Amino acid sequence: MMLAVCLTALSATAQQHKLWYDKPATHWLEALPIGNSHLGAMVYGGTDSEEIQLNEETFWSGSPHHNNSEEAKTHLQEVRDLIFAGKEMEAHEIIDKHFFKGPHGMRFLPLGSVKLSFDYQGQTVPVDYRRELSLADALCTTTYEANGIKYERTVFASQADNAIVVHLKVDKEGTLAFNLGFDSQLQAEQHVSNHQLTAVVKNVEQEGIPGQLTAEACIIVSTEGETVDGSKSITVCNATTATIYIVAATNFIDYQNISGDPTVKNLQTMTSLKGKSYEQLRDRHIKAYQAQYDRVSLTLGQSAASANGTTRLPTDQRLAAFAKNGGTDLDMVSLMMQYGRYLLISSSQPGGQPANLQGVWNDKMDAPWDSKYTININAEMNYWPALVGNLAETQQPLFSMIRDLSKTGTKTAQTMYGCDGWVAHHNTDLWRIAGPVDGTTWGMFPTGGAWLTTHLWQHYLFTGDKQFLTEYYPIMKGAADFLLSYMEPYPEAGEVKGAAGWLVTVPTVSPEHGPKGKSTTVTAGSTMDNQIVFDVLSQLIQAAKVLGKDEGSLRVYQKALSKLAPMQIGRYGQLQEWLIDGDDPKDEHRHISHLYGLYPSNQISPYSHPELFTAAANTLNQRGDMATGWSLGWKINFWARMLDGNHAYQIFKNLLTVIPATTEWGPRGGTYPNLFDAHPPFQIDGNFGCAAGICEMLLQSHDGAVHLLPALPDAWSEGQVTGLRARGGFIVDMRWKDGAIQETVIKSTIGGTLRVRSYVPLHGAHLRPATGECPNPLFAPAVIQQPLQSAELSDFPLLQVKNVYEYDLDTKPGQTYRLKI
Ligand code: FUC
Repeated sequence: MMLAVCLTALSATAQQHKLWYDKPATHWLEALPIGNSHLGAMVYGGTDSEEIQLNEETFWSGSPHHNNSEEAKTHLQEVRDLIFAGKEMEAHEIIDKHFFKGPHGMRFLPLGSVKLSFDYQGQTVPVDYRRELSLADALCTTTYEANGIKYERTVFASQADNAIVVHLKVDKEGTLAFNLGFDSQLQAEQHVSNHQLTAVVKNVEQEGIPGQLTAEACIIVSTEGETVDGSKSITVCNATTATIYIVAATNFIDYQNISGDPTVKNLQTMTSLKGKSYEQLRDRHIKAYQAQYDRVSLTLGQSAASANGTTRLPTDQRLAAFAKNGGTDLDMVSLMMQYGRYLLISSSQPGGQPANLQGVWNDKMDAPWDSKYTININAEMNYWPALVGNLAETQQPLFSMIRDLSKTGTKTAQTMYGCDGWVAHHNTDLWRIAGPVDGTTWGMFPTGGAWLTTHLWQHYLFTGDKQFLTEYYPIMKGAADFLLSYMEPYPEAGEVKGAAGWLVTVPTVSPEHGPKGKSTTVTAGSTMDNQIVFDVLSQLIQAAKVLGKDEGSLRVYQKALSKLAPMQIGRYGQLQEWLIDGDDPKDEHRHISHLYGLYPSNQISPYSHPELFTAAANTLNQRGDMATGWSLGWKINFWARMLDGNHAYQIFKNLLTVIPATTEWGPRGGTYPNLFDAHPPFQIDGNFGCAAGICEMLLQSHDGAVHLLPALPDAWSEGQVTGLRARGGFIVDMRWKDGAIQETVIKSTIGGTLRVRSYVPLHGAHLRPATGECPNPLFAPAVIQQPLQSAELSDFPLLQVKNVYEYDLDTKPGQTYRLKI
């Protein structure tokens, strides 16, 4: 298959992405991240000294507990009545007092730092300095010369061997000398024996929840040089190479079991490390990493050539140049896409914890928002690149967390609301709390868990994996059952005329945002909730049909579905965020929750509902193009779904605004020198949202077909991508020129009809013009209720989208199909 070969060969050029710098990091946000999900580390690349700041993914504050308020139930009816009567502020106060009893979630803790100090014996200022993180092999390397001796240090976090490995070498025999120690901001007992430093670190109490986790880090030094054990440090001298192995574990087993033994876990890891040379460990690491990373490549325009020019600049300067040159360094786009994939691979692997607000990287005793899981957008965003970016297995920790929450959330649903099924609100943590936190404004969001379950259905749509669906079906059903028992029909006498009979969540919020004229976020039937409920119920019905389950009892979900509030278009031509027309066109709030229906969901289509599509554009324009980092990440995806590549690329450029490492807080998002997303503060969701957005500009499959190059910006007129995944189990390679697809090679993994959508006519064996609905249910578009338009709204022009050509092709599992213009 010539084209496949050709695309693969060319892809190799796109795989050489590096972050590199000509100075050591002096700030955490200049240091470079490595990780294997279980362990994360930030590497500073110093010359006199090196710091490798460590995290272990289960090292959080506190111990098993829940935060369900038993008082909630007794006040639920009163709260509902007040909200329906338009007295939301009174309801707000009652909720604050009786639903939020704390604790408000535990926090992700830093473990400590391995510190190396070097002895140059005679001292000169190091020259020829370079540190880099190579995304192609997940190696972090620091090189420099001092006193005529070349120093090279390589650090990686191995998934294959569950360890961080540091390798040091010099080019002049016997001249390597350093001292190794360990530092922690927490109480840490340390001892050294047999060239192994062991640090035992205790976690902390929080909000009355006792700290009951112990982490043990073992750092082993191996060298042919001399090694002297001190009481808390190890000194190496007269060496030419040295290898340091870092392993760590806690007593955490799961959210309710902390009876593990970190010493035993570490011993197991170290035993399996023994007998493997540094080269073997490095090769095993690279192999495991590349098995995931290499699935996707992206080259834009002359990006290989432009990269040669711009990669000559250190990455922090390159970032600044990108903004200055108006985004002409197109290789920066694929760098950011691949960095997002790199970070997901490094922070979320099967058997581990999901990527939290900072992935698996935190150096602060009090991380922003505790570095928890914020499930009213942020944790979901972390996983947006997983399917389209061909990293499906990185979702497994998320799926395990959903399973845990379905258990803790069953208690929460019963205790707080007397409801069936399970609920989780806007936050959770290592202990899988499912009750609300922080206060009504933020926490009164009973659809966080429901939103999470939509990831289960999406996984099925991308993979067609029925066994997976069977396994998670009860969890999807539990989320739907909660919604059925939590929702109430909007009363005749309620404040919102015309809403009588609609089935709504109450109390709820539209995340962190309230309508004009109300002084609280608390409400009934926010648009986002209505859209989430639509997804959860309709996905459950579809899943039941696929699996042949619950046939008799599906009617109850179907009936509820038909009673949901429709989407509404308000007086400014905007999609309404609430049942009332309370949007303010001058308000640039970062949460645009009511566009959940546009992305990640598929309820706003230009083809079936141009009026909604236009309203979504009006909303986006009213909210503006600047925001916090994660909000910009979302907006790239929004504009991709609006099929407006130029606007999506503009948002990408906004996201690449340089934010200095010293900026801890600020209203406008951007990117730190180490390319971590800046909310600010650092929050990793923006990196993931950005990576997903780039994929979404190139390939979409949510609306009845696999849409090739749906939202290509003018500036990306030429390029190629390999390995993106579409629903229906298809893997898509594409090459384009002059802004139009030239050819595509599509691999079918599970067979079935492939419906392709393209802006230009395509040709290929057995390709036929599409007719009627796509027979492949994995592409099924959402069938939503007719939206309502505000009476005050005079005509507004419907947005026009480009004409498309659609074709069907019957595919067989394992077969590859080539289409050309
Ligand atoms: C929500 C957002 C904030 C931040 C926090 C972690 O509260 O509104 O911007 O991302 O989550």
